[in-house]
Amino acid sequence: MHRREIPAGGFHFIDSTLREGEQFRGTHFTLEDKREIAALLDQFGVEYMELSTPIASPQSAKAVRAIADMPRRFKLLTHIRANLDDAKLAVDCGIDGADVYIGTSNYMREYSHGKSLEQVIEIGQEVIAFLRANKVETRFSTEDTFRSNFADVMTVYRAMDLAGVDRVGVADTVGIADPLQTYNLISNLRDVVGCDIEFHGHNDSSCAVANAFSALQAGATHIDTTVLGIGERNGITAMGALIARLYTYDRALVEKYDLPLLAEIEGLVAEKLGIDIPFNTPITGAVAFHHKAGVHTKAVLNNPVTYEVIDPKDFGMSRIIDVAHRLVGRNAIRDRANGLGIDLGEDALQSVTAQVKSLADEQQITAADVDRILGETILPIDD
Ligand code: HCA
Ligand code: CU
Repeated sequence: MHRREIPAGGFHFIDSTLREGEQFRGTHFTLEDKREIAALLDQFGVEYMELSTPIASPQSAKAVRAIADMPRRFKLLTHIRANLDDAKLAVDCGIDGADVYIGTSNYMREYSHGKSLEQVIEIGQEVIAFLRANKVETRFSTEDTFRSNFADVMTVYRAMDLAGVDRVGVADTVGIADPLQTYNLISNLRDVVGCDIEFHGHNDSSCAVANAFSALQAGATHIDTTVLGIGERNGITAMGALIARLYTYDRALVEKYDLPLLAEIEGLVAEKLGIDIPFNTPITGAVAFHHKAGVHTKAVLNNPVTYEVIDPKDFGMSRIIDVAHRLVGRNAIRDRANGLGIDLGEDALQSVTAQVKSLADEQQITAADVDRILGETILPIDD
């Protein structure tokens, strides 16, 4: 199958931290929190933000109105069920666009809304027509797309495209899709509709970032992300991780974003949630640029590219050369000594390295232990 190039200006992030992210366990964003997060994401350069439906609660409606009034560059969306009451309130709150969704899988049709495919199309057309008459951007997505009948979803997408929708949305609601399936479905859809295509993927089986990337390669134009990937259950595509993926594919793709702000945004959201940025988060996690084994540190000190595909400087992050363990090598110890203004001869270097290894074999050590051994080597302590 033909693989499309991802055009740098041709895709957009729809940040859903204030919608999907509100569905994360323990999220409780105040109005002020929402404003603060939106302002920082605006500065970062996300093209869209999606907020919880104003029908959910009075604060939800207040937040949509408040963010609609904020000075901002992103387009403001709200997520609504496929019905006119939700659409009317959304328009009244001053949105730029509405993300309409409805379930198309047998599960959803049977256990959720109970509508037939014809009824789904009919209500979709009605809501899209209303939104278009009110001059807002429209998107129509089919919840649980991958467990829906393929012909059914294509029929719905085609009908919505003909109804003049700006975007159709593919949703991996339960995190069941793999990258190849995502690629195939979106590729097929690309041939069926003329409008833009959005992808929303959950992370239940750890494929949310890979699937989003495949979606882009297949011709998707919009990707739903949240800060740190927060959302229902274990969440959706994390913005930072997708940026890492795109950066390693072609750095130019993400240059439109203010990359050094990523750590601050994730830090802000983590703080609001009362959690740490998970240690293994790409780019901003505590160990993202941590080098340990002697073989690695030697090469990284010679040229970081040997073991780093992302330049931490591009994100305002720094690299850590870990010297406090039994796998340490001479080059890392020399680097540490140089950092302390100590110039060790070869023999001293051998000796310090051996001492560090032997101490680390006995107990867990820290950089302070290494520094002490270095200090004692240049200033031998008399017995
Ligand atoms: C949900 C709905 C949704 C909607 C995605 C979309 C999903 O919260 O269950 O609007 O495209 O994952 O299907 O988030
Ligand atoms: Cu979702």
